[in-house]
Amino acid sequence: MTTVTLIGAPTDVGASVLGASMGPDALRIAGINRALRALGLEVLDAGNLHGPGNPQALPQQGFRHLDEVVQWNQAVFDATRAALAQGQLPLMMGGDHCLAIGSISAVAAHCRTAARRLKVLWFDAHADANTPETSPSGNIHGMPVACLLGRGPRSLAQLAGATALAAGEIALIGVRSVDPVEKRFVAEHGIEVYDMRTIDELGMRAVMQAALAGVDEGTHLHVSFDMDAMDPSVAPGVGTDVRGGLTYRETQLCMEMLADCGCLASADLVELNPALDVRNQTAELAVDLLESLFGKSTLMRRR
Ligand code: HAR
Ligand code: MN
Ligand code: MN
Ligand code: MN
Repeated sequence: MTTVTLIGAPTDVGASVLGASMGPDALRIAGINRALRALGLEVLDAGNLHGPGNPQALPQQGFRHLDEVVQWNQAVFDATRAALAQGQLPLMMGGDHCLAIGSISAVAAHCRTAARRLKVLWFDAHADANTPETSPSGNIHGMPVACLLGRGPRSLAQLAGATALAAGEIALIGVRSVDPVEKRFVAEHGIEVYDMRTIDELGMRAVMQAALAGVDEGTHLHVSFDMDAMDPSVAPGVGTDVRGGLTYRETQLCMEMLADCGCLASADLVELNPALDVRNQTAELAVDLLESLFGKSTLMRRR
């Protein structure tokens, strides 16, 4: 039986809008533990990690809060690595999206030692591919994709002593807000991007089939889910909402297809901001989607 380890990372040091730090508890209140147990999974809540507070400082050399972001990511890295080493499936509950530098660096290190192929599916309204030179805000939650591909400060881009990902190991899904320099970054690295226009034109089924092409039993599949990938009309509890996002049904289909592929081995649920939410509905939505990701289906499924 799979053991899902919940790792809470309650911080918003990578963002300028405050509140994502309350994400882990909002997911707990929405019943994440009970919901996953009801699917027959063993769930271990490892509690919340600890780290520095949010200094709310201005950018320095293109970054806001670099030291704090590094400390939080080291904690996420260690907890994720430990869960993977024990054969568990870590679910990192953010917190803002800068924390995926730590979780995915740990996943990448794990895959190198275990000789597993790696595929990261990054659901997001944003490309998160800024560098300190190009970031309009200095917010590090706009930089994790670049850091994971080796572009950024050493302390993040080489968190595990090596570049975490090759460009072919990541695909972005749901994107609709990309800064001009990010466009160039994504094109130059040849990153697979399924933006909202592509989803409109091809439909989510075809997009997910393409994104999962080549994912098989030998693949460690990591899902990094930024709640702002969804349309703000269904997911209002996020700090940087962008209209024109994924619908409830499109996202359910994604989750169901991911569950069917059977390769999910780790995940992040990030950018949930309870301070901006209405009656915890975005956390409840997240739990609903996670249920589907972990195999809940409407009917009996032939597997
Ligand atoms: N691209 C903008 C920046 O870098 C906005 C980033 C918004 N951040 C996120 N990440 N929510 O997905 O500042
Ligand atoms: Mn993001
Ligand atoms: Mn985003
Ligand atoms: Mn439900």
